[in-house]
Amino acid sequence: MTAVDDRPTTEVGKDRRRKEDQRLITGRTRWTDNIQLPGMLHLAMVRSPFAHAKILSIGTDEAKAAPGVHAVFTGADLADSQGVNINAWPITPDQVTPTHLPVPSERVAHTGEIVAVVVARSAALARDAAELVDVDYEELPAVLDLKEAMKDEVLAHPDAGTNKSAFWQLDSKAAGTGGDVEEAIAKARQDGIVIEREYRQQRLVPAFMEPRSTVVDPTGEQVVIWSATQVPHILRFAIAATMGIPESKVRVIAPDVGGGFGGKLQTTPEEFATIAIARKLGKPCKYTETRSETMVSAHHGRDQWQKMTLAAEKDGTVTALKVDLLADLGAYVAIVGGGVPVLGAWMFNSIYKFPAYQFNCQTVLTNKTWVDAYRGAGRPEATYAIERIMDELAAEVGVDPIAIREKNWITHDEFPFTTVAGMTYDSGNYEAATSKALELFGYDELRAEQKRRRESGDTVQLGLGVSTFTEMCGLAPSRVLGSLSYGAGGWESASIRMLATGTVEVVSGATPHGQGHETAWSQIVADRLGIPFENVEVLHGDTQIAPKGLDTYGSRSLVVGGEALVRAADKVIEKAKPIAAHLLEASVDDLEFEAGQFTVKGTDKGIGITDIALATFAAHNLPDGVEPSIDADATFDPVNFSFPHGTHLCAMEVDTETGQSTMRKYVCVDDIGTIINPLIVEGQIHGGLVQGIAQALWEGAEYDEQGTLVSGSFVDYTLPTAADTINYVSEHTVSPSTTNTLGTKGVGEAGTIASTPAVVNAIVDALRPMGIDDIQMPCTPERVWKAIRTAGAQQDKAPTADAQAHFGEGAPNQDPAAGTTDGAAQ
Ligand code: MCN
Repeated sequence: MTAVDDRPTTEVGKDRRRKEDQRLITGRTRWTDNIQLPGMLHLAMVRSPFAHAKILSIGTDEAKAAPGVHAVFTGADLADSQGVNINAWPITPDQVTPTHLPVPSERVAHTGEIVAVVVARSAALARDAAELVDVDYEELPAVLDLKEAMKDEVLAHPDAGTNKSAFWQLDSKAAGTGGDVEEAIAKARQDGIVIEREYRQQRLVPAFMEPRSTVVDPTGEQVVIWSATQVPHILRFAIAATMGIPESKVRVIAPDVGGGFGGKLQTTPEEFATIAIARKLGKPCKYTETRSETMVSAHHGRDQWQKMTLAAEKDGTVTALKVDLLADLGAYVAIVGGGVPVLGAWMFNSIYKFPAYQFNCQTVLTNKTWVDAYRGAGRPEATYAIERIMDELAAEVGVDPIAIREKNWITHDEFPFTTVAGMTYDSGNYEAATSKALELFGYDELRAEQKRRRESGDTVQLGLGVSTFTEMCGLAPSRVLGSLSYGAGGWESASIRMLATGTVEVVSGATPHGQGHETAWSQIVADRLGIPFENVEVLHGDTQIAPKGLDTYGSRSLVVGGEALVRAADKVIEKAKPIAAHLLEASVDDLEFEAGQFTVKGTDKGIGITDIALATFAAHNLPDGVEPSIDADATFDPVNFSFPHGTHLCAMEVDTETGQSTMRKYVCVDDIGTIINPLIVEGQIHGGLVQGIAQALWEGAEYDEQGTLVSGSFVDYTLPTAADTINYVSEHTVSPSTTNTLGTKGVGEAGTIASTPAVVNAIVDALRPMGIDDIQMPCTPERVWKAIRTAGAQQDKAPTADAQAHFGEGAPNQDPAAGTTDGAAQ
């Protein structure tokens, strides 16, 4: 446990506008695709139109003869130099991990996989010529459905002999963290309640603003790579490890990056192919994808079937939870693809004190685009399933969803609390967050309105959705990662350079791509060192400038990187102290440091820390044996994750005649410990909410029977816009984390993790009197309408008094023929 530093702050907690926005919104920044190098060539990818096929031959003559074309490369041409895509997290020693070549030469395993690369004078000419590459394929049977893949009748990779990649289990009895799940379920079947449900996490496409782009300059001493990536350090490691280039000869720069949401934490075939080709040609090369290419080749997110078995006593006290998970990996095991569903293992039990727990996870290969982290990575999926089924339990027991949560949650006086999954939650106060949320929401009034609408048979019904969530963020203690066979550590680094003229450079190992680190990091350093916010410059995203780092994902940057920064700042002060004492002719023990000044206690003698920086630059008058620098580095490896939590409440109006669901109100009270910058946090929560709400209502990657992504553009993939959203009410409670001296917890994923079940719970709550207890996401008007019709058809056969009472005459259940089960209530 780490004590939270209670020094007074002036910057931390301030609504600072983001420094970086000036250049971002006035076009004064340089995205990867803006980079122009002398003699640079442009790449276009030839991609497979088939989900699974043998490559019989590739005719490149016509493309090579096309205007402006410099070269055409196939997988065979690149075999000696292209490296291999890495899986950094084999979740079991026997995990089936098909080799993932950037450009395969024999077989493709998903639509959109690269089969050849055209290099031309311009991107347009390269794309035109890519059309002329003549690939002869022999189509192979493709397996596209997760449950079908489990049968191993059609294999995504025939050589692998199975589609089952790995099986991973967490069992509370075996781990010694709780009781026997099967026993508890058997008991509940006799004298309690057992609820069994299956939830579908549809596939999502991370829709970052800037498509991926890579520029490679191989002409100097080093190979210099600019890439729109979240992970420049990991990319450099992967290049060195798989392409045979010494790490010291590789420089990776992530300039301003237009979003990632996990989608840019991959080391990609496109990056490897661009590097291999630039090196072969000895010329700078650039590849920038089109949006349609992003949709088929950047990794997707979610895609799970979640079978939940919840056992409880008759009063709603949960006695056991069993989770059987099937997770689609797509065609390859991506960099952390296998581990993403496993991350949910510690989160299905959420904020609750379940006595017994078992998590069984089977990862499965199919012939679809590979799947990996998407905002929340494993935690939204877990939160969705548990928050959905807790509502089912409430309905079964006949109590309000809030009451069932109160009965089972960890109370504020029980922290730190070790859960049935073996995680020790640092701090929290679910009662406080929930009561604040209920008040802001006007829960009781809305329940009263719901009752009125039910009684009057209103065609527009009101539903209230509750989601009380926690998540683990701040990835991660390196030892824990090691014990899970993760291929890297979880530390982060920061350096502070005290420049001679009063300004300060902060070098950060974390790599923001929209999170506003330059602003938040400046606030932290300004506070700790007592220097003006404007005088801090934050440098990041270049392995030459910030050589040590593990990048940005898993809401880790503040909790891990921010703490590294604090420690570096404290080292600066410690280094400056003897110099201050020397210059003030005082004893070190008599000095105080506050607001950037060392003062001699009880006197008005003092010197500023920036004056000491200047004194070290001149180095004319330093104490003997003291180095002429107060710069400092720190690397921080957390001992635990941090566990933000919150209560999200959503009111949805559901038109029972059209199936249209409209959000009426959304209130969230998040507890993320100490807040560095409320304005940034507000933005993070709003962005996160929209992504989670979008999963509930709009987004979903759809494939046809041939394995073509039919939702392969923004025309078909329903990404929300500002017009689709409402004004969310976002508030906070503060339970400082005990894992870092700032007391902070991460926020980057919180909104996404919490919001999806809040919305679906609200829709189901509106329709529950009709006998509807689930709608598969996304809850489109069509699906909601079909669920209503199906329920109506069933009720026509045997109408329940309850339904009649709630929906009255003329309720939308009069047409049995319209009922269908396709995508409707499960
Ligand atoms: N913050 C704060 N006080 C807190 C917590 C956070 O002021 N108690 C601030 C931090 O200083 C930082 C921001 O909020 O400026 C996010 O911090 P953190 O929660 O540490 O998350 P990371 O910086 O590690 O960002 C990763 C996270 C993830 S995992 C995804 S996915 C995501 C997200 O951030 N992708 C994003 N937010 C995104 N925002 C944008 N614009 N674009 C993305 O791709």
